[in-house]
Amino acid sequence: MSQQEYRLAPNGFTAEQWEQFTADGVIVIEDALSDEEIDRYLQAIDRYCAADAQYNPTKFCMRENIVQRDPTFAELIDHPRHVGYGYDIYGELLKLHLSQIFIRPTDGNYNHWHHDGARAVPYGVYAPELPLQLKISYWLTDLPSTKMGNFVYLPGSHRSQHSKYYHTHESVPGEKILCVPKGAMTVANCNTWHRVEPNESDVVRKNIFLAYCPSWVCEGDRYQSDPNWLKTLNREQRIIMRSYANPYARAKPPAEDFPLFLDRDTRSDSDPDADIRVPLKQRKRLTMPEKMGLASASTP
Ligand SMILES: O=C(O)CCC(=O)C(=O)O
Ligand SMILES: [Fe+2]
Repeated sequence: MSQQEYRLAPNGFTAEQWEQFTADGVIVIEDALSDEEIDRYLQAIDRYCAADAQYNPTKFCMRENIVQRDPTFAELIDHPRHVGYGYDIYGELLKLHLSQIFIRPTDGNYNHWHHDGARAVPYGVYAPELPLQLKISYWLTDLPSTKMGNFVYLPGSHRSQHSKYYHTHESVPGEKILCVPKGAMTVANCNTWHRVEPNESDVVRKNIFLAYCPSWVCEGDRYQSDPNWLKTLNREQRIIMRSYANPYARAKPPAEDFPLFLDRDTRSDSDPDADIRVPLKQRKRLTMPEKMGLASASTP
């Protein structure tokens, strides 16, 4: 494949978004989806539920690895609307950690304060600056007020390994209860402490979660992907699923998986001062925060 045939990395964080993301741990982008896109995703959720004998419309419903269940969800693996945010942080080792649909009717279900990811020794112990999980959320139903099964987060809490509210459902000073119109997207550092409001409304909250991580962090919703399904994906989608037979390939992916994307500015598969003696699959490439000097960059 010639260099021209590889895709440029889609856009990710703007400078303002990165500033807010590093300060708060979460950014909110309203109007990310058109009405047509919202309807398409809702229809795909409806298809999923209609085919699922376990689905009970009066009960909380969460389904995982949805990308393998419907082509509309598979498109989300590398969707240019959001994959650049993951690529900015995880670069050439980007992986889809999990993909989920959540349906929250009025059934009393809610979540206590927690962060996502490793528990006894959280990711932040080793990676205090950059998240090892990034969650993209698409909010497909209007959430104009509280007590609608809203996502609640504490801005700035991604820097802390502790919360005295852990495993409680208390309202915390400074918390943000996400009230957004349908079509909003959020990008969250998964170290951010969050909880979920109960849904006391007659609106059923429906949304999609896509989490990304470095390839060497474990998958959240599968061991491996169905090989026949993988054949239906484009090259970048297949790579981002990281369905390797050899477990250590997650840290050392095969040559054919490089480049995942070309640099969106230089259109190159390498950094400007790259040592081209080193094969591409072993050659380091800078992530966006490193290039911006926002995380410790290794200099030769
Ligand atoms: O449903 C939500 O808004 C959040 C769910 C959540 O916290 C999780 O799945 O870890
Ligand atoms: Fe969570």
